[in-house]
Amino acid sequence: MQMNDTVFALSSAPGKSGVAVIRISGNDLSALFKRIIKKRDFKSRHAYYTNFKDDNGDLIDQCVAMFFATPNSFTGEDVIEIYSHGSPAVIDKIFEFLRTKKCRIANRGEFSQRAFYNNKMDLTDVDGLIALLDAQTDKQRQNALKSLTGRDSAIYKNWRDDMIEISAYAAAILDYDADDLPKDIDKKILKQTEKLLDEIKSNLSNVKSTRAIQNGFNIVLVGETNVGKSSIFNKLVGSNRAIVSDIAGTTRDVISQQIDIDGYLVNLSDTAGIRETNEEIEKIGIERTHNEIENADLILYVYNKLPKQIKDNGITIINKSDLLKEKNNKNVIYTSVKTGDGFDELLNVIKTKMHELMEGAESKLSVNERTYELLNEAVNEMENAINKYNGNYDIFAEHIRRAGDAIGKILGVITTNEIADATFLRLCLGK
Ligand SMILES: Nc1nc2c(ncn2[C@@H]2O[C@H](COP(=O)(O)OP(=O)(O)O)[C@@H](O)[C@H]2O)c(=O)[nH]1
Ligand SMILES: [Mg+2]
Repeated sequence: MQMNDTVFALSSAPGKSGVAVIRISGNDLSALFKRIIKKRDFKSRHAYYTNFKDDNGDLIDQCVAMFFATPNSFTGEDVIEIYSHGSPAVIDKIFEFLRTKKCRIANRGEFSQRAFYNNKMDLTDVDGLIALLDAQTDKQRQNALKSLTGRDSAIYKNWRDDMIEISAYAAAILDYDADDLPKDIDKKILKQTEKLLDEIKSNLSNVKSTRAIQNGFNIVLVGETNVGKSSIFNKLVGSNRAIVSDIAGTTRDVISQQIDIDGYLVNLSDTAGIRETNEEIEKIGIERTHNEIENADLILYVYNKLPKQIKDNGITIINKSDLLKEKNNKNVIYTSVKTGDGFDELLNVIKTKMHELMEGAESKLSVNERTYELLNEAVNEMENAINKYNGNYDIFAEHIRRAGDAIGKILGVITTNEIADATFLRLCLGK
């Protein structure tokens, strides 16, 4: 990466828009800014209206421009933002102008990468930024903002500090007389290690709920053919996505649709009814139903009459309640797609189940694939420290040090370039 270059990119969405934001970052951009606003002096963080002209004196566009002086900018370098009319032709013309001023187009994620190398963000903040840009629902937005504004960094920093302290004490046990060290230091560091290990493990167990916030809750409708699964699916997604018919075995493939329930992203799936069949395609469909069930966070079991046994790992729905006289079992929900009965209750129970799964998740870490692997590495090292040291504090200190390195990699304070680069590549241009 060439950090000395001046780079630019369109930071707003590509295509036609009311206003386009073009961001430029580099070392000492004051001359360029003066050229853009045609003034001898300027103040940082002030909006300047300008008839922005190219070097031939031809008007490019009427724009507003702002200067953010290093280090108080997104990247930590000098940053210029130009707010132009959001037309592709205007944007092209501005890009053409910038190329003549020895600026180059930024790589994907390069602004954030520069912010990272200038200590403006650590890698968990970047993870938060990526999640925020991807956020579709309110819960995703809230959770991403917490990562972005340092909740996760603070937790990781504390853990890493503790690990550094523990490994320093463990090493000191080898080098110093017991009299020179705090009393019972060996027992204390072991206890502290166990406590820390528990805390990390409890955050790791949270991975299911953060995955559910990030990728959506998987809710799947299952049941025999013709009980009304596709009808319920259509009712919940609010459109006729799935084919409804009284011919058994109509739904063969899994049909999924993303919906927003209470701010949570939900991947709702309709499946082939489970029954014995010799029909090849239906067989494949039924196999897929079983896969969906395995990946589900919540299963909606649909029947038309009370089953002998009510499953305790989901919600039991008795559909076609308009055809029933007895509707008094408290452990099931009676619905009718025909009359609309029971759907408020069904949605409420779904919300309650989702909240149960999310319990406490808001105050915990957001774990993504990158952090999940490194957290597991830390857990392994700590378990090795506890199980393998057998009175040998040299080995103990080494394992804890490695655990601390894993956490350091999460934060990016210890970086291998691959980790950092892979993270920035997940960002879009202009970020
Ligand atoms: N009376 C009544 N009929 C329903 C209800 N829900 C679905 N049906 C009908 O039951 C048949 C099978 O529905 P469908 O959604 O295709 O069932 P699936 O095979 O479980 O997906 C269709 O003819 C629907 O119109 C309901 O609540 N009441
Ligand atoms: Mg169906």
